[in-house]
Order: sequence, then structure tokens, then C-alpha cells
Amino acid sequence: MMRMVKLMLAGVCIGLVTGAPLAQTDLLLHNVAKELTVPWDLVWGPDNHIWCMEKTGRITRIHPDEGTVQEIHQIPGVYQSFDNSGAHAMMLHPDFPAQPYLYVNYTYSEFRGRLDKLTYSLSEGLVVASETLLDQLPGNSSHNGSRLQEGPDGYMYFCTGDMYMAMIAQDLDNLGGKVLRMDWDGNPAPDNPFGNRVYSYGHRNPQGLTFSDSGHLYLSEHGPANDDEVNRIVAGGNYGWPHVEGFCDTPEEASACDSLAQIPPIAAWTPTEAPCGMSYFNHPSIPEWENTLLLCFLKQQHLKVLHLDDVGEAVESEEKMWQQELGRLRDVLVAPNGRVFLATSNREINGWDFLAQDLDDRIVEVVNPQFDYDELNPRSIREVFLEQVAAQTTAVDVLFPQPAHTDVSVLLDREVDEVSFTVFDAHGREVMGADDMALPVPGLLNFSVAHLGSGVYILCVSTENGRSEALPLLVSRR
Ligand SMILES: [Ca+2]
Ligand SMILES: [Ca+2]
Ligand SMILES: [Ca+2]
Repeated sequence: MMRMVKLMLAGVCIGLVTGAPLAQTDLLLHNVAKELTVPWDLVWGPDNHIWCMEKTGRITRIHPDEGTVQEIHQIPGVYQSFDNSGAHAMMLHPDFPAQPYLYVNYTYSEFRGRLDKLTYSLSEGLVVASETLLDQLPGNSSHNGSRLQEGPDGYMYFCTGDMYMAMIAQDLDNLGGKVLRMDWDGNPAPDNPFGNRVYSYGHRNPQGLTFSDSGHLYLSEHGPANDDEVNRIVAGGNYGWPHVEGFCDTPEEASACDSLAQIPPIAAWTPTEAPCGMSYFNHPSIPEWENTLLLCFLKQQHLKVLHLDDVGEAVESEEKMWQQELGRLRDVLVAPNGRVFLATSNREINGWDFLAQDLDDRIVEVVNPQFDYDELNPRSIREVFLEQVAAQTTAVDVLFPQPAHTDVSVLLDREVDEVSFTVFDAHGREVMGADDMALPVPGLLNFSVAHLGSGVYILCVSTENGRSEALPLLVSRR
């Protein structure tokens, strides 16, 4: 009940919105953040904040209890058409912040998009560098997709739209209308089904992508005037577009259904309702929703709850929540402790802003006031990072990770501002180093070993008071 009391207090400031009854649970909606501009993708960070990317390319960290919005970056050169192009997908590296990277997809001209890897500075709280992993992606005024997800296999999954060029969805050499599977530098995963980045194909305009606890991958996609779809994605699968729309159920589709090994959706809706962000839910915080897909809808303005069967291969039933109460919904986020957040999409420049309410666009939390949520205690990124580093070993000086692949962090036992360091190989030869290097975070030395081969090295660190130490450093190129 503490949560209820806190919400009632918070409600005085930012407002409880409305409720909705389930079988045993009366859910409340609670405004978390307001006056955003089409928040397209919400991501949960290891700092227990909501990381939000708006269609404009603005990226913010949002405190889930206080609603404070801290801008950390504006992607330069995001192109927004009258319609739907702009910034569409964001994710954090799964080892964030030890690997302090964000991945973003956006259009930068009317017909081109990019996938960029952004570097977040722990000490500055800002994005400080950017690298383009995939350039010259096809793009258009709409049908750009997209979403990014980390797979349980450690690879990046990225769904893309057909860019209004339907046939590219069937072209295995084109990156549009696909689910792509890549490593964290944008290279094809080594065991992909076609020897390139393509994992599945025949998709129209997918804007929802989520993994279940048991490792099933689900994708939502917009249909034309008929057949919005939710698909369960398998490696190498052809999902039909543009030859088949929804299920094989019209005479026009018969020959394609016979000749293509196309996989039907697990759910489809006609007339279209415009499905978008989707998240698998399986938490006791809302018992009626265990083992469901939560799916946002734009045109039909609701959250759909899709109840899956035990093996996750079929939708058994569905229900609509908050229809036309919040306007268009773009994304849904489930936090590790079972909190659920929705993003509205009412301030769009393609003519939907008549829907906008005073607080739009908003992030709204779905709350079960009867559930005692584990306390989330938002901490700084640096605290999280130092805890991760410290958890690696009990030694006084901590070097992380071991073995190192690209970047090395050394947490020194004292908060000095400056160090000199040298790395020697197993033959005693000096292979790299720096003199009087300033440390942006006192006591934390970071450097790259990406150019070193696999092997055992010795790292010598000395500080201004003359103290020096030697630490073994293992580098692995695998
Ligand atoms: Ca998201
Ligand atoms: Ca399909
Ligand atoms: Ca059909």
C-alpha cells in the first residue's frame, strides 16, 4: 500500500489519470513525464531510468518517479517529413555502461536512413561521440519501421520497413522489410540463414519487436487497409508481404501461398488498427496479464493485451485497454520490477495533433495499487558502473573486464586525477602507454586494447605521488 500512498501524494502534483478494472486488479494510470514530442522509443536503463528517444532525435533520461527529464543528446541531421520519418529506434548495449553505447536508427534525408552507435560519457552525462554502422539504409516519408532489441543469443535484432517499396521486402539483398541480426558493430551474425544480415523477410512496416522469457521473438507490423499482423519470427522465415496479407484466405493469394514457404501471422486485424510498440509481459505485478504481449495502437488508440498459449505459439484471447482515453500510443515499456509505461504519440506533424491534450505527449505509468513493487532506487550511471566493476574481484586495484576485448577500465584504489601507464607484452616489450593522462572520473582509468593481439600483458600504473603497481592484463580477440 506504500505505493498507493506515494501515488496519491504524487497525484496532487502530476495527476492520476484514470482507472480500468480487470478480474482482480483495478489498474490506475499515472502521468510520469509530459510535454514531450512524439516519444517513439522507451528503453529501461541499468540506472533505473527511462531512456527516451523522441521522433525529433532528442534523447533523454527520465526519472520514473520524479518525472525529471534530462537531455543527453540531440541526434544531428534527423530528417522529418510531413509524415512519419524521423528517429525511430534506440537501445542500450546489453553491457551498458561498461560498454557505454546507444544504438539509434533515424532518417537523415527523404530517402535515406542510418544505424548509428553513440558513445555515452559517464562523467559528462552526455553523448560525446557517434559512429555510423549502417549508412545509406533505404528510407521514405513513412514505412521506415523500426525497432532494436537484444536477443538472448547476444546479438542485435533490428526490424526495418519496406519504405513504400513493397517488393524490397522479398529481396534478400535489400535491408528494407526485414528483421536483421547483427553483432554490436553492425556485422552480420555468423550463423545467419542467408550469409548476410537478414534474419527474416517479407515484412511491411514493423514497429514492434520483443522477446519472451522463453526466447520467442515477436514482431508487430502495419498492414495496408487490411491485416495488421503480429508474427512469431524464426530464422530464415518469409512472412509473405507483399504477396500475402495476413492469412492465406483470398483467391489472389492462392498461388503465392502454394509457391512460397510463407509463415502466417499469429494474429491479424482487419480493418487495420495500426499496431506499434510491443513488449512481452510476465510479472506478478498484474496477474491477469502474465504471459501476454502488450501492444500499442495508433489509429485505434488503445493498448491491446494478447494472451499467449503455454508454448508461446498462438494468441488465445485479446482485450483492449483505455480505448481513446490517451490518444495514440507509440511504445510500451516493462521495467524489471513489473512497472509498465506507455508513450503517447499525439503531437505528430502528419495531422494528428488535434488529439493532443495539454500534457501531451506523455509517458504514463500503468499501476496496480495493490501490488508491492520492489523499490527502484534510481542511481547515477557511475554508481552502477563502479558497482559492476567492483563486483568483478576482491583485489584492491580492479581491472575490468578480464579478458578484455576492446576497452579496459581500471578502478584504482585512490581517487587521483592523473596517471601514467604502460602496457608490456610477455617478452617485456612496451606496447602502449600514456604519460600524465587526465582522468575524467577520478580514480577510473579507461583505455582501448582493440589493437592488441590475444595474450597476457602487464599493466603498470603510476600516480603523481610516485606510487606504482603492476597488474596482469589478459586480452582476447575471440
Ligand atoms: Ca522500446
Ligand atoms: Ca505477413
Ligand atoms: Ca490474406
